[in-house]
Amino acid sequence: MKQHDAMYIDGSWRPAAGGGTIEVVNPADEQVIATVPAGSAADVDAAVHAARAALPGWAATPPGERADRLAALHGRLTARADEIAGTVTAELGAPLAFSQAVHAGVPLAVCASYAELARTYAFEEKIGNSTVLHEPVGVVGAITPWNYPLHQIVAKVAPALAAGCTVVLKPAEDTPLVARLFAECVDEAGIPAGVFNLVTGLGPVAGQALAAHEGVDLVSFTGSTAVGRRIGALAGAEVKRVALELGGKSANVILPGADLARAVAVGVANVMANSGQTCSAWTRMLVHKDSYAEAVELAAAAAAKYVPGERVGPLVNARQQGRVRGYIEQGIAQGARVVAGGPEALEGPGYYVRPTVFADVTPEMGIAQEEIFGPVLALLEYEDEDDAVRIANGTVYGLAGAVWAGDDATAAAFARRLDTGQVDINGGRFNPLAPFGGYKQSGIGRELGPHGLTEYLQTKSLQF
Ligand code: TXE
Repeated sequence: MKQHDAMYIDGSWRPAAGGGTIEVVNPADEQVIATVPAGSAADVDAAVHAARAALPGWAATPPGERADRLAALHGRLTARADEIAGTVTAELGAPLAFSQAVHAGVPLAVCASYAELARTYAFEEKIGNSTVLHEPVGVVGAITPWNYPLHQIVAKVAPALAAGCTVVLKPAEDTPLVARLFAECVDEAGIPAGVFNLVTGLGPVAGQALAAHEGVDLVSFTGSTAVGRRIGALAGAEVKRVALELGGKSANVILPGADLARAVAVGVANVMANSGQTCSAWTRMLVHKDSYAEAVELAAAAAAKYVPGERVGPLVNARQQGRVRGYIEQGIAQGARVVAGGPEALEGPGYYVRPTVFADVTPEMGIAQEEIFGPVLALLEYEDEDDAVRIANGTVYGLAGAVWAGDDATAAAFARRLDTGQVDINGGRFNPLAPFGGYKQSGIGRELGPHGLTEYLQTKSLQF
C-alpha cells in the first residue's frame, strides 16, 4: 500500500500538520490502496498564505508566459496520461478504456484550450474613452468532487492560472491520488512555488476551512447542492465571489421524426457512462406517446449490454451504492416499472449497482425529480411538444439535456424552450470551448472556454 505523506504547499511536499491520514479505497474490490494526509484548518491556512504571497508575482507575469507554463503543464499531463488513467481506474473504479479516453483525455483538451486562451484573450480592451482591464480575482479556493476527478480540477485550475490567479485545491477525499499526480505535473511544469497548492482532507474539515478562509477571494465549488448552499452562504457572509456547479436531472427529449433507435442507444450510453456519476447525464428520457412502447423495449435491450465489471464500473463508495439502490427501491414503491436491472445486490466485492431502466415514470416521482447519481434511467411519456417542454423544465435543476428530431433546426428550435445551460442537438459533440454550467439550482457561473476564464477575472475601467 502506498503512503502518500505529502501535500503540496508553497512548492514543497508536506504531511498534514496534525499528522492524520485518510485511506483511499478501490471501489471495484474494496481494498485500501493508499493513504493521503488528512489536512486540517492549519494546513489550509498555510496554503492560503502561500497562495497570497505568490499572487502579486503571478498576476504580474505576462499572459504569454503564463500560457507557456500552462503549455508545459499540458506536456507533463500528456506524458503521464497512462498513469493518470490507471490512477483514476484504481480510485474511482472506472473501466480503463473509459479512464484513458475521458478521465485522462478530456482534461488534456481543456488544459490545451487554456494555454491557448491565456495567449490570445484580450485582457485589456478599449471602450470609447475608457481602457478596461481584466485582472485576476486573486486567491482561488477550488473544491472538487470525485466523479471526473481530474477534469473537475483542470476545469478550475487551468482558467484560474491563465487569468493570473493563484490556487488552493481541496480535491474529493475519495479520489485524492490523481490530484497528487496533477500537483506533481504542476511542479514539473515549472509553475512557481505557491501559485498552485494542494491540501487533501475531508470536506467538513479542510473544505469548510478553505471556503470560510478570509484570504480566499473566490470559492469555486463542484459537488452536491447541499454543500453548495453552505458554501454560497459562507461566501455571501464575507462578500467573496463564488462559482457553484451543482446537480442535474437533465432531459433527453426525443421528438417525432427522430431516429428513435439511435436516440435511445446514445441516451442509454450517456446515462451508463461513468456508472451514471455524471452531473450532466440525461437521466430522464422523454418520448412521444406513439413511440413510447418501442423506446422502452429498445432502452431495456441497450441497458442489458452494460455488464457490471466490464462496460460499467462500480459506484465510488458504499454510501453512494446505498443511495442509488434506495432510489431504485423508491421508484418501484412509487409504481414505476423496472424493465432492466433492479435493486438486488450483485455477487462479489465492489460497490456495483445493476444498470437499471424504469418505464411508466411520471414527472412527480422522486426518480424523475432527484439526482440519483447512478446507472438509472427513467423513461417518461409526453402528449405533445408543449407537454414535453413542461416535463423537461419541471425540476429544480437545469444543467444539460438533449433534443433529437428529424433535422437539426427542429431540434434547436425546441432546445430554445428549455431552461438549461447546455443542450446536445441530435447527439452533439463535446466542445472544450463551449460554456458549461447551470440554470436554476444547478449552479452559478460557467466553466470552460472564454466564459470559464471570465469567472476568474474582475474588471477595472480607466477613463481618459
Ligand atoms: O458530494 P459533496 P458527495 C452530487 C450527487 C451525489 C451527491 C453526494 O448527487 O450523489 O452530490 O456526493 C467537499 N465544506 N454530486 O457527498 O459532499 C468534499 O470533500 C466544504 C454532484 O460526495 O458535495 C468534496 O471535495 N467542502 C456533483 C466536494 O465537497 C465540502 C459531483 C464534493 O462533495 C463540505 C459530486 C463542506 N462542508 C456529487 N462537505 C457534480 N455536480 O458533478 C463536503 N465538501
